[in-house]
Amino acid sequence: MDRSPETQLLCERYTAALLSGDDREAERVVLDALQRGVGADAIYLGILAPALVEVGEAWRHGELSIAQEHLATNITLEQMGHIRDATRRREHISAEVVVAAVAGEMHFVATRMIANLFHFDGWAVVHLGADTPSADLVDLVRERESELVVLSLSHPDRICTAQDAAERLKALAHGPVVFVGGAGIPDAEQGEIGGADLVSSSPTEALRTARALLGITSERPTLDIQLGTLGRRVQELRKQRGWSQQRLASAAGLDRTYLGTVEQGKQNITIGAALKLADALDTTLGELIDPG
Ligand code: B12
Repeated sequence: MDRSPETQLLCERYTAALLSGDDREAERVVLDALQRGVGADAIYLGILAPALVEVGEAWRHGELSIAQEHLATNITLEQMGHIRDATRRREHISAEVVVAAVAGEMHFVATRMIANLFHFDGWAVVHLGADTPSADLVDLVRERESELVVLSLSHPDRICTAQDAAERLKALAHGPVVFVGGAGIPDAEQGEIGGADLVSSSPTEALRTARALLGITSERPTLDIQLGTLGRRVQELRKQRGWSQQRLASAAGLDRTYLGTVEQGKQNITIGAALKLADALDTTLGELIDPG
């Protein structure tokens, strides 16, 4: 993925933190990234994943012990959880994706990462993690009628296992879409595994292709719907307090007629006015816009 100079610098700091086993510095880097508005996808793919590749290289060259690698992996899993907690989903998609590492595959950071990326995109996600026997995977996908299955492998030795699983999944009556990918796919194999609808190592391409193949278009609410939601929420909170429109309008320093149109969802309210209402109602702007 293309990385901004800022993301590259954060990645260097994060890599140094992992290599020295410094979980606090790793957390500071992630907080810094979040505060600077770097998106969750960009933190995962532009900071955390490349840092783990460096960890792998250091381990391969004997500069890092297995214990130090485990520490780096677990620091990253923890940070991935923090980022997930701090991230709003783009929307809610009813389609379900099952994410699994194929049989024999012990690397599960990528599956956790991909599962979270689909979660951010709005999908219902079932994460199975490491070493998933093909027969059990197929049973689960059949029972749940999952729309999409993402299979991961980190070594070319497991391509046959992935192909076998993909072919069995494609033979299911409901015909799920199947993606295969990961560090174990040599460049020449990209696009060429029987049964797979996509062979790729790019989670971004997987997210895009999944939506295209399953015909999922954005369900983001229109401005009218959002104004209606905000209006109803303001009215609800006002009534909970037993306040009249005049009392809330005075508390927020707004005109009563203006407040009336806001409550009806007919006013393209300014952020400043919405903040005043949130303050007067002792709540946050986020809570007014998206009560959940
Ligand atoms: C941590 C780690 C381990 C840990 C795993 C911990 C865990 N529970 O996950 C442990 C210690 C268990 C381990 C074991 C082994 N490991 Co290891 N490990 C790593 C390390 C350092 C990080 C892996 C990781 O989490 N990367 C971060 C994730 C996010 O990156 P990723 O897996 O590449 O996934 C990205 C993409 O590939 C993509 N992706 C992944 N799957 C899919 C699927 C689809 C559909 C799509 C679209 C995209 C996609 O999305 C991710 C984000 O971009 C890597 C180094 C590296 N280069 O990654 C080595 C590495 C993967 N391991 C390696 C090896 C050799 C092994 C062992 C064979 C070592 C041994 N002799 O025992 C065993 C194999 C165990 C097994 N049977 O699977 C090699 C693999 C070499 C190869 N491919 O030929 C690597 C590359 C290290 C190296 N430089 O040599 N390992």
